[in-house]
Amino acid sequence: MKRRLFLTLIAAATATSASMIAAPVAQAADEVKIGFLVKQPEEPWFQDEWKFAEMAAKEKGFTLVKIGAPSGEKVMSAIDNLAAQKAQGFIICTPDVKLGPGIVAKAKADKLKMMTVDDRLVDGSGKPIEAVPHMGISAYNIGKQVGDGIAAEIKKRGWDMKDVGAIDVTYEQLPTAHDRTAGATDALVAAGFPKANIVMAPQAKTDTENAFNAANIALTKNPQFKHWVAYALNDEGVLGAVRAAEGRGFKADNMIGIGIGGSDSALNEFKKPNPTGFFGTVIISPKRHGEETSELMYAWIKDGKAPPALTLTSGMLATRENVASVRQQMGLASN
Ligand code: FCA
Repeated sequence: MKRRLFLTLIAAATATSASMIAAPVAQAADEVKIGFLVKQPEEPWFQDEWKFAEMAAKEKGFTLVKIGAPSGEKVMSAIDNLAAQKAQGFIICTPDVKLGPGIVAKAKADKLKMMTVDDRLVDGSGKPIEAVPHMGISAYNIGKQVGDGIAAEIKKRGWDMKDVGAIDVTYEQLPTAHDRTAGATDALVAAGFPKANIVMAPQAKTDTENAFNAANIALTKNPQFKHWVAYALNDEGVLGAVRAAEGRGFKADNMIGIGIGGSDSALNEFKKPNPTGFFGTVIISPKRHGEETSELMYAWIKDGKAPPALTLTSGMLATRENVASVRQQMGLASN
């Protein structure tokens, strides 16, 4: 009996302190509060998105709540937490697009507006959930820019394509990842690259470590190639392949990796005094994905103006030679 009372008291105390954190008393009636949930908060791309979202928050005068949500459970509790904090809406890059129907239902139950960024939610049959406004990259075209860039550099170096292997770091369960690497493959093949030399290297998670492991298998199984190229859904994936190739003696002269992103993972690589196998990156815009989505959500909450159903953003290929000017052209230079 005594023990039970004790436990009840503990539970009551915990609930009180949790609700005090969750719901500040002195919130003005018209204060706008927007959540920004990302699947991989440690990845530079997502930190940049948050940085630009903060800029929108300062400029428009709303409160931004940044939440790292690497699992479905975290997403669900984060949405409840936002509702308890009296947020009116959120932007999310989900850890798994298949959580789509569950996230939509949770947002609806909590009466929160929602918009997705980067990764588009799918329904039970794998189709995009079109009712949720989305901003993503034009994945297939950006993948083609990667493939075209690799093909141009192979030709410039005068490599015989039959001696070149391509590491295609894949993550097929994510549609934007599929479209990006498919675009790169198609562009390479269109440029005359032998399809048989493209080695699929499925990664278990979209980070450098998992890409490194996947690429190592591809390299071990294919000792016949003199040179390598690599592509993936993002810079981190290509970096994994580049590091794996380095470990086998394929350095800048024998490796052409082109990523997608243009955040610190790529920039740090370009800052190294000597070139590495990380040849280039298609720079995409964390400014548009962070700042513009936040502004769209703000206008939706404030003026009832819903964001466009679908916005696809573009990218520009950069190498260590022209990265500064490309960043400037994309409005990223001063940030
Ligand atoms: C996906 C990838 C990220 C980034 C983003 C635009 O979410 O996982 O690395 O490329 O799309």
